Amino acid sequence: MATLTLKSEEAYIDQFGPTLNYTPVGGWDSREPDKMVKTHCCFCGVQCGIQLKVKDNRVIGFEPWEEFPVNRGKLCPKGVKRYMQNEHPDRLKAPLIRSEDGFREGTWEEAYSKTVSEIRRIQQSYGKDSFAFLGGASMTNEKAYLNGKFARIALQTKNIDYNGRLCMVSAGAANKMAFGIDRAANPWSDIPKTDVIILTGTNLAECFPILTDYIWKARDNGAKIIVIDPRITPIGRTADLFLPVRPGRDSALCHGILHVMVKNGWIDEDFISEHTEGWDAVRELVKKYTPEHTEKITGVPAASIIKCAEIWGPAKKSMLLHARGIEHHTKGVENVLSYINLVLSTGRIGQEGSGYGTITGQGNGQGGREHGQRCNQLPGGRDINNPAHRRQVSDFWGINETDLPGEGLTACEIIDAIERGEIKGLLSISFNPLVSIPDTARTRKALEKLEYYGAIDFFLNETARFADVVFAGSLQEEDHGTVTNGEGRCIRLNQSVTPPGDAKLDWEIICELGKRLGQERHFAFTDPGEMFKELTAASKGGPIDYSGMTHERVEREHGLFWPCPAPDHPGTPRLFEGGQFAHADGRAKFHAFEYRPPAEDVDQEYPIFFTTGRVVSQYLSGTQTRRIGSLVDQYPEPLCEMHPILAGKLGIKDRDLVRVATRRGEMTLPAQVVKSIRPDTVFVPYHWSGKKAANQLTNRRLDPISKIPEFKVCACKVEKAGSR
Ligand SMILES: Nc1nc2c(c(=O)[nH]1)N[C@H]1C(S)=C(S)[C@@H](COP(=O)(O)OP(=O)(O)OC[C@H]3O[C@@H](n4cnc5c(=O)[nH]c(N)nc54)[C@H](O)[C@@H]3O)O[C@H]1N2
Ligand SMILES: Nc1nc2c(c(=O)[nH]1)N[C@H]1C(S)=C(S)[C@@H](COP(=O)(O)OP(=O)(O)OC[C@H]3O[C@@H](n4cnc5c(=O)[nH]c(N)nc54)[C@H](O)[C@@H]3O)O[C@H]1N2
Ligand code: SF4
Ligand SMILES: [Mo]
Repeated sequence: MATLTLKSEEAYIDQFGPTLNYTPVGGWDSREPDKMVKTHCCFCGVQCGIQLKVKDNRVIGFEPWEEFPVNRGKLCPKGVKRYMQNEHPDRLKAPLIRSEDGFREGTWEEAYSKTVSEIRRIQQSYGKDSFAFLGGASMTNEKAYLNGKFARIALQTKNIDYNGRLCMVSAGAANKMAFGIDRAANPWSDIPKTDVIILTGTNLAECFPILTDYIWKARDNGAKIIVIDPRITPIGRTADLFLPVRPGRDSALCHGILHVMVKNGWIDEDFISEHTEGWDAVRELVKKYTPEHTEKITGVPAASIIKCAEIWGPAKKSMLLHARGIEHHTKGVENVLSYINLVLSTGRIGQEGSGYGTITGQGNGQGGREHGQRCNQLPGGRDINNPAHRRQVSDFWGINETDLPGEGLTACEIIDAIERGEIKGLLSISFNPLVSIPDTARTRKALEKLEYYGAIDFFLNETARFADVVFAGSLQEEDHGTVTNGEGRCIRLNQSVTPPGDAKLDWEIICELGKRLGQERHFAFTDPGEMFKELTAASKGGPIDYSGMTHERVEREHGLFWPCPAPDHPGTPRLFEGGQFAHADGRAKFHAFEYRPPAEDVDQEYPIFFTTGRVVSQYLSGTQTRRIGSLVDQYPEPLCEMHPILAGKLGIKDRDLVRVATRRGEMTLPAQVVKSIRPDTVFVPYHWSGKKAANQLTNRRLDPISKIPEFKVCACKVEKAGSR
């Protein structure tokens, strides 16, 4: 068996260079394909339709798929290169087993038997909950369902969560609190029909490039665009009004805008009294948020706050869309609820061209959070703490309700519990926490403490370097199933190729482990079609009802929006029509949260805001896009964006090396001096690992409700570290 010599992150980074600009022998193929497969992009939550060209069981290129209604053939820079990952030489083709001198390729028998015996040993010594499971939202609905079932029935642990905990949970929690349901309220086809759009906390043109098309169409139809961000992002550059908010101040900004709306009577009192609750407390709260007071907190000029209210308040139709910029905060839920107040107070929701939505991030950011891989959730979006829901699911699975674990820890809390020595074993799939969660030094310490760690991935990601067993799992194009995009549209992924070498499909690995843990009858699946049948049946009557869907219907109808509770139900593209919300009383809820500052605000020692996010050509922790040479060429390494005023004060010129330090760590990287960022803030994208990882610096403090970390604001100091 071959011995791989990649032991440390550093060794990995050193050897990473040569494989970056990988081209297959003979170049990228321009021969006639054997077949074209209609499927979807593996990256963001827009889930554009694409046709993959397949030759000799390899994806060799792509063609647009013009009939798919979301993108009509258009693709962004990542979408057009996504096919280049499947032949990469780093692709894992067999399980890796840790040995004295690094990893060696092993057999599946070794991988399974070592894992099962370690699960048994750890759970017998320390209790069932000492073994945790971490899933992800890049995987299909079928796998999300399977992960939840595996943790509850095979591992019998309460500690299962997923990487969406780093992503959309603030929006999810706020949506449940305000509307009683966690889904975007409108299909994106409503965007071009609106009169005003607020885009807040989203670098839409870089992160959801295809959605800009919807925004431009709205503008062509006369809509006004308002963008709220500490940076003038590409979509911000063309906005009618741009509000340069100081990081971590959105709830105050919303209260200020609402103050002006109340003062001018731009409030729909009839809608509020017929369809909502809690308005009085909000009206009272916003009284003190005068434009001047709000300017002091947020850094947004009072005149712009008034202007925003003047555009938004009296409009006939409006849409408010946001992403992680307002959600990645210790008051992420409060920020989202404060923006929802701006929507509810006008009554403009549940109508064609009027509504609200969070834009989900990962390919299955929506479906990944629906089918039971969250620590507090059972299939069908059911609540693990609700006795009736517990009974429904345990009856469906044919287990005793008392054997169904309760609510466990969330993703970052699981890493904390590993660090404290309370969790001893971990199985993760489609998650790279060493790069993606805040405070890398602590994550590394936690990983070193694990008695057993198994990772399922198609590349050896940075976290998996700490594993005892790495299972060679499957790429999106190697399997079939469904995902649910940012609108709530469940769509069909078709299989293009089979896994190479000895690699297996993700679900085959989970099912085999389930069987070996003694639960044969629960994991006897032979195809994702069977899993979909089970998950849709399990969802029947639940808050997230897919029971009218089949793989065939989903494919034939170019996607179906849930709820879809019967085979002849058309699905529900637009929620809340007629002002009917999903709470038991049918009313939406206002929430009055006083503004509070971030967990770590700037001070004399650390005087500059540090914020993080994305660039168009890289994706998440970079495991996929850092392997696609042409994407790397577009943005090869992290840069520290800063304003010329700040740069001037610190004696820094464009591309000088700067040292950025927080209370948790520091990094040295080139400066990118740009006028498009607030002078009190620096921005670093987070797609790199090791010494290039932005999460060495970020703060792991969590929102008390959603348990999302504060990726979007902490305090740093910056100094010049050298010239280039
Ligand atoms: N190219 C690319 N596209 C992606 C991804 C990727 O990695 N790369 N990832 C996908 C995923 S999983 C996600 S979650 C989405 C993320 O999509 P977005 O949320 O749009 O992207 P981010 O860059 O995380 O942050 C968005 C913006 O928030 C701003 N911001 C920072 N602090 C604040 C604040 O306090 N208030 C406000 N209003 N704004 C603030 C930042 O300046 C940034 O422009 O993108 C998806 N699409
Ligand atoms: N500083 C900072 N940190 C952030 C953010 C930020 O804005 N700033 N954003 C956060 C957000 S929104 C997110 S979503 C997270 C994402 O963080 P992660 O989920 O850790 O990032 P990924 O790169 O998706 O890592 C997942 C791993 O899954 C693998 N993978 C992808 N698809 C599949 C599949 O189908 N099967 C299997 N087996 N493996 C698969 C990839 O190869 C990769 O190794 O990062 C968070 N971290
Ligand atoms: S917008 Fe998102 S889904 Fe569409 S091609 Fe780009 S990354 Fe893929
Ligand atoms: Mo995300």
